[in-house]
Amino acid sequence: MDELQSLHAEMAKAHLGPLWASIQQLNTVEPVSRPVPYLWKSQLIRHYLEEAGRRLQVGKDAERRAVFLINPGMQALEPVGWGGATQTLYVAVQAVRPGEVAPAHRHTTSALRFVLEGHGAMGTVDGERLHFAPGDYLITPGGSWHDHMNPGNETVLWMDCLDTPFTLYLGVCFTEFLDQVQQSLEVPDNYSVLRYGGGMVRPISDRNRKRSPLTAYRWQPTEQALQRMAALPPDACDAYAVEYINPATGGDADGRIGARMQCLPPGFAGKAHRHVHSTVYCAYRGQGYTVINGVRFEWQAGDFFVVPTWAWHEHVNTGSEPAYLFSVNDLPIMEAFDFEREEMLTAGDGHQEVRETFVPLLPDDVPSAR
Ligand code: GTQ
Repeated sequence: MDELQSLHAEMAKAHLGPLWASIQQLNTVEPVSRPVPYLWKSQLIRHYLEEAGRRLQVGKDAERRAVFLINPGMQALEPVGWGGATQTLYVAVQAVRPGEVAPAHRHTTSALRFVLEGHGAMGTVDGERLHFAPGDYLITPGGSWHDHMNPGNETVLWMDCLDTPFTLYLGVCFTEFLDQVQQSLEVPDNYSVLRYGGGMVRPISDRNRKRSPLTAYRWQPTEQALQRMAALPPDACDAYAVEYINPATGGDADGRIGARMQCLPPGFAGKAHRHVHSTVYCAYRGQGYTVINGVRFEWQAGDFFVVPTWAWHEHVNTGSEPAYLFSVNDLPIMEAFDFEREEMLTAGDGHQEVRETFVPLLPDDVPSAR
């Protein structure tokens, strides 16, 4: 070891760092994303939900039954419990079986849900009980009490997204547990959906609301909005895309996690762009692929994939039906701190060169731990 290196080694023991040896890693020309592009097949996630279903009952052995995505780039750096799909977003699939009740709690971490399949489940958010149906988007902004139950006769699956990696990184996660299993109901079922049924009009008492006065965003009006947009020319990158908003302010439905639904018509082949905010996609209907930094990720309904910070990406629908992608992002955080920027790919007529096709893991590929 030369003299300088031994100085660095000694400084490390003093919990000090040499800027002269680190400045290139700190001041990079472009951001270096720890999370990498990745895709999880529906079959893989469901396999482990079923395994957990055989071992755990919600309300008895576990508070929640959810399998979360761990980005391979985050796994190396952080304890598994953080579950970062990106540096800010935690994403999971939660299963609630008939008869199960998931007890009430609230946390400073924000949460949202997107219902994938099954009827009959319900969730209570701050005293309002909401009936869940496939395609619905639901919010539980930081600080809201929530509990879930499934009094029906089908297993219900939904996607959860929380800003857990962000709140744990900042050291600001506080959780409270209710002293009863379920909240008492304060308003009629689906109260906020009934108050906001018009879409473009709001009850006059909500003029100065900050938190979204709407808790459940139903599939039907979302799908209709996209179908109406389809009469217009598509966006070059995203075809037809809408974001879920707080109808009282026009801001994001959740203050820290953005959420969108987009429709790629049959034959759509989008152009590539990149932006600072990171995104986790859930293919809700249809099939296609997304090229991310030159790698082709093929997806079908139920699959999840990640577009990290500043990664080139372009979407293609390969099916004969419209493809619907639900996605969550950290755009509200990036905008709040003035970090957001975007760039269109100009080379190759806006299309990346495809170097390889990603091979996703299936349950049989995973070595047993026994
Ligand atoms: O349903 O309350 O996936 O608190 C992670 C943390 C779900 C929930 C998750 C949670 C929940």
